[in-house]
Amino acid sequence: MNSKELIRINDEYGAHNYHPLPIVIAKAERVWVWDVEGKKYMDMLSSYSALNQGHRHPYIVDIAKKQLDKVTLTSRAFHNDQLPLFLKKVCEFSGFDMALPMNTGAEAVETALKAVRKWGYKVKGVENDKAEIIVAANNFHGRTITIISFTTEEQYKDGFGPFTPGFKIVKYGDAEEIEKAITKNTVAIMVEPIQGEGGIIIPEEGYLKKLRELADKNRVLLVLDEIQTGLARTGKNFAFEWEEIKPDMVILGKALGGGIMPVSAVLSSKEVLGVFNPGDHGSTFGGNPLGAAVAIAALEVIENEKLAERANELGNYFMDQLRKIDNPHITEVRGRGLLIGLELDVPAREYAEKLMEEGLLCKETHEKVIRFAPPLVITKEEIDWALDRIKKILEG
Ligand code: IF1
Repeated sequence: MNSKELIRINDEYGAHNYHPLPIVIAKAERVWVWDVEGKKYMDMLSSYSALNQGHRHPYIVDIAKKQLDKVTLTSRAFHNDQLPLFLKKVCEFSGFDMALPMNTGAEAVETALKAVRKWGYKVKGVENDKAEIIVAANNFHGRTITIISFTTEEQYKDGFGPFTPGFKIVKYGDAEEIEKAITKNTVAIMVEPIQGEGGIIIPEEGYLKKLRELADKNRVLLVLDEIQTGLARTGKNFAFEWEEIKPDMVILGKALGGGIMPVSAVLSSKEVLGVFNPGDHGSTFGGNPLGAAVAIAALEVIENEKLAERANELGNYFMDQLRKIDNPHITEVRGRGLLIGLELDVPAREYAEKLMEEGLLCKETHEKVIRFAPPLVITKEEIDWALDRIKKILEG
């Protein structure tokens, strides 16, 4: 079946909750994908950073295949022989004491919210049902009803109420605003170290440090959603390393599944994750042996191939070159590592469509920003290949 026919079937039988670029991918390898007609494209979106290790990384695929021949699912009613090794690996990788595995990012965010609320009641001593969590305007943490309860994007909420109470929304990037919002009932501050969907918004240097200080001073937990920024994307294993702080809790997803499985996790201390007792929380698929084996391999690839260093070096090179592009509509090139936004003063969608015709896949965000976030295994030569196309479209 050709692309046109497949898109027609998609539109007929699938809910219309997306407006994808008109390409139907049938095959992928590393940084490249092919459509059903055999045309080759470079993937500069990486499934929103879920493909940091590239499409079908041979080491991860090999581990997955071997695990498929052993055991794939046990539920948490029984132990399996991969989950303990994954928990140990992800804790050692991140420097946290304990992990709680889930599948999607939104589930892990929900898990984090439950954990900090329960910590607030059982450890901090907040009065029952009074817990407050401070979040940032312009955030993106997922799509569940509780998570959209504190989005500031009207479309994400429209038609989905009533919403979950207990959240205070303050301006992103301004620690004073957070300080003003803290009360005796505050249990946590949750932010993204860089707002991805928000338009690759990088807070001023020192923001996370100040949040760390405020959290310590007020006995509040600092929770960072590193679902998009974590696992080497920004040039460090975690974006919080740029400010040399350690949050009380970090949420991981996307690339933790190595581009193969949905694997997410919440990492924290024994004091915080220790609030969960049997029966409090769970997931049928969370911690399944296939996902656990794949996630171990995904972390090993990040370490063995020094993906953080690669992202840092190649990201700096890529941004330097993008800044040389001559187009009066470009207002800013910003980013960290290989999470890069090119902001225009005109809609970006049209550019994304033209780049697609040139064989380069990327996606606009917040209407006027083109997001460039290739797999971290990309080479300098491949970035030059992309730059030729980007220059042609933006300067042409
Ligand atoms: C889609 C956006 C990116 C996330 C952060 C939690 C989640 C996400 C920081 C939830 C998910 C995804 C969702 C995906 C597109 C993508 C996205 F444009 F929607 F906002 F990356 F920028 N925290 N982001 O970025 O994780 O439950 O999806 O596994 O199509 O909605 P999830």
